[in-house]
Amino acid sequence: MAVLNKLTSQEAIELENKHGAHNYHPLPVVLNKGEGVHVWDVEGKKYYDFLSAYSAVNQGHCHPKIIDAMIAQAKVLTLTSRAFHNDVLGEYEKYVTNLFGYDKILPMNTGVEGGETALKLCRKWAYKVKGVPENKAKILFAENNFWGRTLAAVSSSTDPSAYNDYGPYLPGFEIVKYNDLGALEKALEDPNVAGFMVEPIQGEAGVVVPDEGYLKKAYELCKSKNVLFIADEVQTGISRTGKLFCCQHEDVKPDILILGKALSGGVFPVSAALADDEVMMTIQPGEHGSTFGGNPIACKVAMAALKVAVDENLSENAEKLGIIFREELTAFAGENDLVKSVRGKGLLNAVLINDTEDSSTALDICMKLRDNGLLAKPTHGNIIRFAPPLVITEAQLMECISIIKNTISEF
Ligand code: IF1
Repeated sequence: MAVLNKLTSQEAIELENKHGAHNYHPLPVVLNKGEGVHVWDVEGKKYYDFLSAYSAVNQGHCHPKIIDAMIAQAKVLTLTSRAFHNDVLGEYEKYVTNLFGYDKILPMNTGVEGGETALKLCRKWAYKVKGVPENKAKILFAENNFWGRTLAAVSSSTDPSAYNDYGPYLPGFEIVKYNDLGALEKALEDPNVAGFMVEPIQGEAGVVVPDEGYLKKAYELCKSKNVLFIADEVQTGISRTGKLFCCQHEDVKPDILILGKALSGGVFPVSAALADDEVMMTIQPGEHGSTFGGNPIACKVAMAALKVAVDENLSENAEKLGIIFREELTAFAGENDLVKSVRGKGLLNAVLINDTEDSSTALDICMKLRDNGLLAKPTHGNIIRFAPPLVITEAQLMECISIIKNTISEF
């Protein structure tokens, strides 16, 4: 068995506080083990994980098939860089492009690198294919987007805590209101617009689900103006919302599809941008890349993680259990004043609390949920995100729904 660290929670937290940057404010719980839908803290207390590392651990913690794939490859070859070929990359590229229906993949590591890759592809395409004048390409983003922490990502952010004091910002970005086709249509009038990058459901914004038909219509508007529709499915991808990727709910095939997080089952940083040749072939050797992107471990891990999602019917499970979760909590909202409503798709859901955004109610509830054996994190002061691993069973989900109802009823 694993060698477990003998620190107490308090000691572990103090070490982080003293020696680590204070760029996070974690829920006070120190984990040292995970298996399936469960995690354990250093004192041995067991929890249901209802964050799944922000939807990275869709396949469940330490899925044996993914871990075995990683260990087997780690013993043979870990990294060649892209200066040389390796015997795993091509097999992975074939598998993933077939599964998602694209000509090609550009492999990267983190989600934000997937986003950066998509934007670079979009700008290249704008100059080489669409014919936008040099350095004039414009990319549209939705208000309240979140796609990571790089300077490009914060340059397109509308959240002051993401962008404050990080200027000067990257030019060529413009914000349009989310879920507002009129605003998009107007912004698309500028002939220099090259792309529209959007989350099919906004995660950090509080699991904001757009109106039915929005993605399809937004895609069509983009097409009518020869603009690339770029879907950030880093959080919504890999079965989380009840389809392999969320745009499939509206039969939309994005021009560029960005994947990350659960592409590796949370085992390893693996991300990707997928596109057809017209877009992907605009980038030539030497014009983009990464030391670790497409490394043999990542390729094996991602293939295993995707196979688990397919073989274990994680999309179907997310779809089915998501309906139960929302039905149960919507009924509960009707009888409990503190719960305003529930929203989401598949097993990406949020409960809205009847309090102001600057309140601590959501955090207080999450602390009590922790005491009662379920880990969740607030997004804003009045929204709690619930996103368990997709391997959760109906019986387990029902037990968790009871924990959530009982905990909130105590307030
Ligand atoms: C943090 C939130 C989630 C993402 C989408 C790209 C990325 C993310 C839609 C970048 C990352 C994260 C990262 C983590 C917290 C988190 C988050 F609360 F901030 F909003 F998931 F909901 N696109 N999401 O959600 O992926 O580079 O991190 O691999 O930054 O603290 P990454």
